Amino acid sequence: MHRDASPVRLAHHRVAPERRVPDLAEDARAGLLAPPRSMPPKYFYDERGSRLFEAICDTPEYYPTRAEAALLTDVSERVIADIRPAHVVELGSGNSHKTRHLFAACERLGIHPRYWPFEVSPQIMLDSAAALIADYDWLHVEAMSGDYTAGLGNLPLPGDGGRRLILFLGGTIGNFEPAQADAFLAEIVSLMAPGDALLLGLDRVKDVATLEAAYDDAAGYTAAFNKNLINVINRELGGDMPVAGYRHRAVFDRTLSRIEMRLVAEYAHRVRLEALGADFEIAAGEEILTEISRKFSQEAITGLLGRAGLRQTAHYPYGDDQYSLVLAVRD
Ligand code: AVJ
Repeated sequence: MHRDASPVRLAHHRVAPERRVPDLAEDARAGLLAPPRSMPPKYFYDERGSRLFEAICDTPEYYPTRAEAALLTDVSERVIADIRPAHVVELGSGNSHKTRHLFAACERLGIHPRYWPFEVSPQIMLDSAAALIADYDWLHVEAMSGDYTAGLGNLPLPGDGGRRLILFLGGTIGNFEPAQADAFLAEIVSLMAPGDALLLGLDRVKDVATLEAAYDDAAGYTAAFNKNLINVINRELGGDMPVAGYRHRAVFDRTLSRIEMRLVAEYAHRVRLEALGADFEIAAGEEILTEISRKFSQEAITGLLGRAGLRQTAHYPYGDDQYSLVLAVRD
């Protein structure tokens, strides 16, 4: 097998934001000080939150990770043989666990793309990249750290004409409001040239009990993950929110077809956020919306792709439409 003469197979690029995005202080000012209270889910993922998310993925209730991994086991070879990518770009790559199925398929097929993971938390990405290049001697990783909500225009992707396979997995598109999801897919499409493809993971509408259990596992990892936001706020904003003063709640809203995670105040109290020079009072039973996770019907998937100018070339459903991987190209 071909071995690169250069020992450097892992590079780290810090991606400058393309546009200004609100920081934690601004989001807290806008979202926490008065009802209806909400915070964007991206602040869950500090070191501890990222580890807790990995623990969630191993719980028996949280089926999306296993569903997607099973699909990737089955379809990776077809996808790679079909696209023959020169570059695999992954938005929100996390620990790159599931992506390994694609690299295993690349190895079997003798197709050797470069890997471009993009992730807000560089440590997990770099650790995972180091493990990947140890396992695949042909693999070069160009790790990119930054916030994808700040735009994709500054990604240092090469314009060498090689085909790109863009991955947006895990059902994370569901964390966006409908208009934001459309805008984000449009940004992805603007990275795509003819021949490039997007592999998108979407969680599907199903019975409420299964959905709500997936977001409220018995071992309590999801509750800890949700409540970790309080630690992040306290640490970063000099806050005094009582961690024990909130409980985790996950409900499926049928009309909006989404899981909503909330933090519910157990008793009335006042919170000081030193960095904002502000206080707020929260009543017993009052809620903070911390995450939405939308669940897609077939019609919703068709609409999403159509509005983005994407044409579906393959749909890989898991089980009884529990979860879907969609392969799409730019029209
Ligand atoms: C990785 C963002 C898709 O919405 O299912 C898991 C995050 N939150 N459990 C999801 C999450 C609570 C997850 N995403």
